[in-house]
Amino acid sequence: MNKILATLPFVGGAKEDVVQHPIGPLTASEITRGASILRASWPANTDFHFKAVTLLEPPKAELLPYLQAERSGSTPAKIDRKAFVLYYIRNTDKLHEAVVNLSEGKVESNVRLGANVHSNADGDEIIMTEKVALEDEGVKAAIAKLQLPEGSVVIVDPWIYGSDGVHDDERMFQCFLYMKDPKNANEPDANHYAMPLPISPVVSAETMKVIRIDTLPTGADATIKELGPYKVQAANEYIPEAQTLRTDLKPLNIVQPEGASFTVSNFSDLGRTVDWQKWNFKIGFNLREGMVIYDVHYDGRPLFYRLSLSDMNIPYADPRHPYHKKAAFDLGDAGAGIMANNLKLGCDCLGSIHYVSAILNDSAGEPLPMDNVVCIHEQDSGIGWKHTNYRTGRAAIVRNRELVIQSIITVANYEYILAFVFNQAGELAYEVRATGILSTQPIDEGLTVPFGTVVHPGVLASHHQHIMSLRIDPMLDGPLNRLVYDEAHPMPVSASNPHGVGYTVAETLVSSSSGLDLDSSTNRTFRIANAAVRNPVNGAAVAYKIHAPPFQKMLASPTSFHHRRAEFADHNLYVTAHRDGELYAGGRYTNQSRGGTGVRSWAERGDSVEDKDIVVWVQFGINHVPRAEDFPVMPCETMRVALKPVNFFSRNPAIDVPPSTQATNKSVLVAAEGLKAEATVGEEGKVCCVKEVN
Ligand SMILES: [Cu+2]
Repeated sequence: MNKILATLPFVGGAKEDVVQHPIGPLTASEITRGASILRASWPANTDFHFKAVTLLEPPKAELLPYLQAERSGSTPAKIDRKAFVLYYIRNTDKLHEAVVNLSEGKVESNVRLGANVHSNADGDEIIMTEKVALEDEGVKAAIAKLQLPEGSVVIVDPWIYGSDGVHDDERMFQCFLYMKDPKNANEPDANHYAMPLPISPVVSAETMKVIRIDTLPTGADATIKELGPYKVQAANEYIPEAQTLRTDLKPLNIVQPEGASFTVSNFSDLGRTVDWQKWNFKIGFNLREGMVIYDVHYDGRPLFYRLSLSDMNIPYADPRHPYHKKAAFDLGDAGAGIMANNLKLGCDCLGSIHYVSAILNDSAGEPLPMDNVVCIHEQDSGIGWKHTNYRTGRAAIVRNRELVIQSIITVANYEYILAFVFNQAGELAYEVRATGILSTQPIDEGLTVPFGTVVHPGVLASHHQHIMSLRIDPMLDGPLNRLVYDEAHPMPVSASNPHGVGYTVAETLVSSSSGLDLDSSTNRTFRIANAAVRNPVNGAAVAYKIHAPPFQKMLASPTSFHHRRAEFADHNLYVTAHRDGELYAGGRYTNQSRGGTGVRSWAERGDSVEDKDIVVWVQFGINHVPRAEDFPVMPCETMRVALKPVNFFSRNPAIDVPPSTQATNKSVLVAAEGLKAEATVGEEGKVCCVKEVN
C-alpha cells in the first residue's frame, strides 16, 4: 500500500487481472466487463438502457471477517467481485436487475421487476426530455399563446413525475418551463428561475413523447386560466458579473506551510483509505449514495462499519395539480454520485486539498469518469477546549481541527453540500448545507398564497420540507450494539429532595426494531452502546450519542402518497436489525414509488435489536419556508448530525492536542485607527504577543 500525500493522478481502471478490494468501487474495466457479461445473456440485437452498473457490496457475514483479518495482518478469505446491474430494454417499461459475478464471469441472477417499479432518471434521458418537450408542436403552440418577445429562449426543467395514483403507472417526466431574460438571452448562465412560464408538458420516459400539456394555476386557487400574453418581469441574476460587488473584502488565505496532517492511500484502484490523527477509515463512492465511509476506527478501536446518506425527500406544500406530486427523492430518483460536482472547478475547498475521482456508468453501460467528486481537507473550527487558571493567568487552550470529506451535488436548481466531519475529540458529524436556487412557479402579480412565498415579481417559491436520512451501521468496540435513550426527570420533593431541585437521568433500552422520536421536554437523547464493554472510570457501557437537530415530521397526510413513499419521514430515528441490501430508507426504487419497501416496513418486523447487529437511521431536515433572501440563490442553510462519545474514552480524547500558540498561529494584531500594531513571536503557551503602539 503506497502512501500518497499529493493529488493522485486520475486512475482510469485496473487491468482485469488485478484483484480489487471487496469494497473498492467498480473500476472502468469491471463496469465494461459487467455490462458485456450481461449483454451476452440476451439475443445479440437487444437494445439496452443501462441505469446502474455498480458494486454489489459483499454480505456483511463475509466482509466483516475480511476487514478484521486485514487489520490483524492475516490473509483474508477471497471474496468474489460482483456487479449490480440495473437496466431497461430501451424504450420499454421492462426494468431488470441482475447480479453479475465478475470473478467467475457469469450472470448470477437476472429478474424483471414488477409494475410500479421504476428506475432513476439519468443524464441522457433528462437532456432528451428537454429536447422532446421543446420540439413538440403542442408545446410550441402553447408557448406561442404567451407572445414572448422575439428571440426568447425557453428552458425546460424535467421533474420526476411523482405519484398520486391517477393514471401514473407509466414512468413520466413533468416538465416545468422557464424563459431567459430576453434582454440577455445569450447569457448561458442566466437565471431562468426568475421567469417561470405557466406551461407544463408531461413526457413519457418510455416513448419519449409528450403525452399531455398541463396549464399551471397562477391564481389563489386551482383555477386554470386560458393562456395569454406573459408579462416579462425584471431579471434577477446570481452570477457575479450581474452584481455590483462589494470592494472592502481583503484576502483570507488558508496556508498549511507543512502540508496536510492527513494521509491518503489506495485500498483499491478507486477506493481511498484516510489516516488523520487517530482516525482511520475507507472512502467509497457510488451512483446512488455518492460518498460512503467504511470501517471507521479511532485509535485502533472499531466505531462504524458503514456510514452514508441513505435517502432524501423534498415534499412541496402546494396542493394544486400538478404541484401536488412534487416530492423529490434526489438519491433514488437521480443519485448523489451521478450528480456530484467536479470540485476543482468551483474552488470549493481551501488549504491543502486531496481530490478523489470516481468512475460511474453511462446509459450505454460504459465507464463514465467523474473527476474530483470528493475533496478531503482540514479546517479550523474555532476553539476545541480551554481553561484559564485565574490565579496564575495561564490559559491552556487548543484549537479544534476538523477533517472534512466533502461532496457537492447539483439537483437541477438545488445544491446540497454534503460532508462527513471528523474532529480531535473522537467526534464525527454529518453536515448538509442546502443552497442553490429555489424551484419556482408563476403567480399572478400582487397575489400571495399561504403555501408559498413570492420571491420576485410574478415568482412563487412553494414551501417544502427537506427530510434526510443518515444510515449508521455501528460497531462500537464490536459488531453487537444496542440503542438506548436517556431522559432527565425531576425528583419528587421528598425528604431526600427537600428543596425540590434534584433531577435524575434514566436510561431506556430499545429492545425491538421501531421508529422513535426526540422529546425536548425530557432532553431525550439516543445513544448507541456496547453493553459488553465498560468504561474503566465509571463502569458505564461504552457509547456514542446522536445529536440530531429536531425537525417537523412530514406534513403530508398519512394517507398521502408522499407519506407512504418517504418511509423515513415520520420519525427522528429508526432502528432495525441489519439485513444485507437494506441500504435506502425510502426503498431501492423511489421513482413513482408506492411505499412498503423502506425502513418503516423493515422496522415493522419487530426484530430484536438488543445487543445485535443493528442499523440506526437518523432523520433530520428543515421546513423550508422561502424568504426573499433565498433568491436568486439561497445562502447555505446548515444542518448537522453529530455522533459524540459517551463514556467511550476515559478522559477528554483531545487532551493531547498541542496547545494553540502564537509561534505556529502567527496571528497579527489589527490596530485601531491611528495606532500601529507591533508584533513579536510569542513564547510557547502564550496566545498573543502583539501590542498596539502610538
Ligand atoms: Cu429548500
